[in-house]
Parts: sequence; structure tokens; C-alpha cells
Amino acid sequence: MLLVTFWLPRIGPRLGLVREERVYDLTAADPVRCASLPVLFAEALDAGKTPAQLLADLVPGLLHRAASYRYADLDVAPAMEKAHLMAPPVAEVWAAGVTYLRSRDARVVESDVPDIYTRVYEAERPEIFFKASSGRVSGQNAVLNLRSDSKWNVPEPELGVMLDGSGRIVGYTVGNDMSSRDIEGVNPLYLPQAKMWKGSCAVGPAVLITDTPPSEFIIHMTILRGGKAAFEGEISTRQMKRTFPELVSFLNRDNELLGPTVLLTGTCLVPDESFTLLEGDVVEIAISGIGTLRNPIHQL
Ligand code: DO4
Ligand code: MG
Repeated sequence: MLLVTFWLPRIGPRLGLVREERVYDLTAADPVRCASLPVLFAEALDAGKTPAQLLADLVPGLLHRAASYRYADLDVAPAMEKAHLMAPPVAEVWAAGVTYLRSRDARVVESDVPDIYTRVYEAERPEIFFKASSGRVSGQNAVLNLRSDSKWNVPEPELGVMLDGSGRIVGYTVGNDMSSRDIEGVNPLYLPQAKMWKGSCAVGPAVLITDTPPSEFIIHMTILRGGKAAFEGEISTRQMKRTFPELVSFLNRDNELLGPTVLLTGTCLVPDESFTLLEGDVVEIAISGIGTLRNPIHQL
């Protein structure tokens, strides 16, 4: 099932179920168990179920009494006075890197220290880094920023694995791990600055809650400039060197999650070296079975 979090003016965030172009307000229909995504995950854990199992039990009885909205009417620029889609309310976003050959090769070209990317691609231990805390995650149609001290910025379209607070994989979402290639290229120790600044991470809007993911997700990215595609590409998560459970096992190792958490699983779509994002671009990342994450770009 596809869930979104959306904002209703004067009411606040709601948990919604997406079905046939409409969003059903689950919070209105069951304010206790469907108060929010973290509450739903905690309820499932308490009941000894997965969120997919809990939803399968609950949803048939809820839909007939849930108010619904057209998805397209919620898919607008976020503003307090307008109903709009929000980022899933996660505690943190982490990210894995160099999980695809394309990412390894692009970084070998850009870096003054190319060897480390080849080594981590081959190593048993994956690269995992902290990307964003909850307040730093941008949602659908929210502006993402380009650093003022970087001249080479790209989006990184990535499949995000959704974990509940206990570290179980409970679903999948769309993520954009914005990156400054020139800052990372000068010195890999600058990675936190190449990955984290105001408006450098977007997630959502939809979360596919399932215990049986498809054998592959297709990730398609379009970068629109003046209404035309300045970059377009598509890959399959089958091209990834590692598995989702493998990446998650390293994130969970000797760790404690602070609540629902997204682990971005790495990029395989890297525009060629001449490409950088510009003010006014719009990045659209579509993942099969989940939906499209869209963000306009602003130069700081
Ligand atoms: O090694 C730096 C980051 C890699 C990354 O973000 C990716 O491969 O997606
Ligand atoms: Mg990345």
C-alpha cells in the first residue's frame, strides 16, 4: 500500500493512503492507530505485525469513512494555508555510497584520491554516511539549494529503504541525495560538506509499505530546464552491487535508530562531467511502484 503524509490547513499533518489518484485521510478515520507514520509503525510492532499486515487488516474497514482528496490537488508548493504533500516524518536519513559501478567510476574521475572509491566498492563493509536529521528533510515541491561555494552540483536519485524504529525494513520511498562534486573531489574528508547543507536532501512523498518488494525498482530521473529535459536517464536497482538487507544490516550494527529512518541506497544515474544544476531547474525522480519526487532548485 502507498502512504503519504499531507498537511491540512488549521488541522496539521495527516496520514493518507493513495489509491486511484486519490488520497484517503486515514488519520480522520482512525486517529489512534493511524495518527502518523511513526504511530502506525509502533502499533504494528506492538501487535507483533508488520505495518503491511496491520494496514491489510485496518484499511478495508477505514476507507468508506475516510475523507479523500485528489492527489493532484495536494501535489502543490508547500504553504501553511494550502493542503499539500509533506516529507514522511522520519527521525533521520542515512545514505549508502558507491553501491553502483557508475557511481564508483564517476567518483574515480572527479576525485584527487580515486583509489578509495574502488576499494570501498569491493570491500565487505559498505560506505554509509549520515545525510539529514528530521528537520532537514525536504518534501514534495520544496526548494532544494545549491551551495554558494560550489560550482558543480548534481542530484542523486536513489531508492530509499524505510525502516521502523526497531530497524526492520517496512517499505520503500524516493530520495534525492544532492551532492557537490567539486567539494568531494578535492578531498574525501570534505564529504559531510559535499552532502549536507540547508536544502540538500529530499524524500517522499509516497512510501510503499510492503513485505514483498518487487525484484527490481526502475529509477527514472528528469532534470527540467526551461521546461525541457536537460538530463534524462533510467536505471534498475538490479544493477546495485549490494542487497538492501545487507546495507541495512550495517546501519543497524551496534546502532539504535531514533525512530523511523530512511536509508538511501546509492546512485547509478550521474550526468556527465559538463553538467551542473542551475537556478530554476526542476528535478523529477520517478521510481516504479512508488511515485515521483519533484523539487525546484535554488542557487544560494
Ligand atoms: O562516496 C561518496 C558518496 C557516494 C554516494 O552518495 C553515492 O554513490 O550515491
Ligand atoms: Mg548518493
